[in-house]
Amino acid sequence: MSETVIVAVENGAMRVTLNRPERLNALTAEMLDALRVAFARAASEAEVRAVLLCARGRAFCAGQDLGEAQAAYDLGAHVERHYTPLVLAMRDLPKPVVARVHGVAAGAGANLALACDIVVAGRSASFVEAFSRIGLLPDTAGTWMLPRLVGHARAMGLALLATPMTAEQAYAWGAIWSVADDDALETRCDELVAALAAAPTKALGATKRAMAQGWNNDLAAQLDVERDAQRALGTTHDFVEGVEAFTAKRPPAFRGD
Ligand code: T3D
Repeated sequence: MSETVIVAVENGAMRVTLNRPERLNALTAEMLDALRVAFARAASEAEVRAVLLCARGRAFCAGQDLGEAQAAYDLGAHVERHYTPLVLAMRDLPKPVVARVHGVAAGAGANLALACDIVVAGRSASFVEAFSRIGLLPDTAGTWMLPRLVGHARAMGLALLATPMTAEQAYAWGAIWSVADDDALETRCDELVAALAAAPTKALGATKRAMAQGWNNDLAAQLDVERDAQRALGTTHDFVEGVEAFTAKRPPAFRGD
């Protein structure tokens, strides 16, 4: 039996590949469990300093496997068991997560991608909030993420109409970091993840956490968050190394601690 989620760690980067191409990587319980285990591993292993979420086949991910969803007697329990902890694990991970999106990302597949810290899309990519087509609402943090990324009006249009958001639209509307030609997408993302895996991990983790806190804080509270995080970062090896490298006019060798 082939693995439906493939996890590999190399040179500080964890690559997590959805591998159920014949079903456009529609998410089964087995895959969702494997994703959670992968993100827990990324959190616990110091060797992992960045994560790439990507997929095999012609699409990124068609969302929840609808065969399994139909069999679930309580969708709320299914969401709570699988999607809630996965989104929290991705958002709470103090390391950057990059999504490499090609082809369709639909339903939970779209929102999993948009929950990543940096999203790079191939020109073939589209993000479809397919939920309303089958009588559901956007989950996997869609109702939280979308208005913050693209604004209320566009979020409502995407969610109520299930109109695909193209890669170019996603970029123009601020939902993703960049768009690449499909044949350059893999290389672009590998370079990006390699750079993040060689960066000062603690600083990136603190940045991710502070940005998330900023969505809910007032200015004074957020300035306190920055002060406390900067105090902690000032004691790290990578801060000393960054300043020494700058002074010596050489590239820094960050260790992630
Ligand atoms: O249970 C819970 O926790 C609730 C949570 C729900 C979260 C969600 O994600 S709900 C939304 C689920 N996803 C969808 O509604 C999308 C369904 N798929 C589509 O609308 C289309 O497949 C696409 C727009 C993604 C792509 O269309 P197209 O024409 O390129 O491909 P296709 O022919 O529709 O699909 C190819 C095959 O994949 C096909 O199988 P076949 O006919 O070759 O045997 C199709 O049935 C299968 N497939 C696609 N999506 C799913 C799927 N099988 C199971 N579940 C899917 N989501």
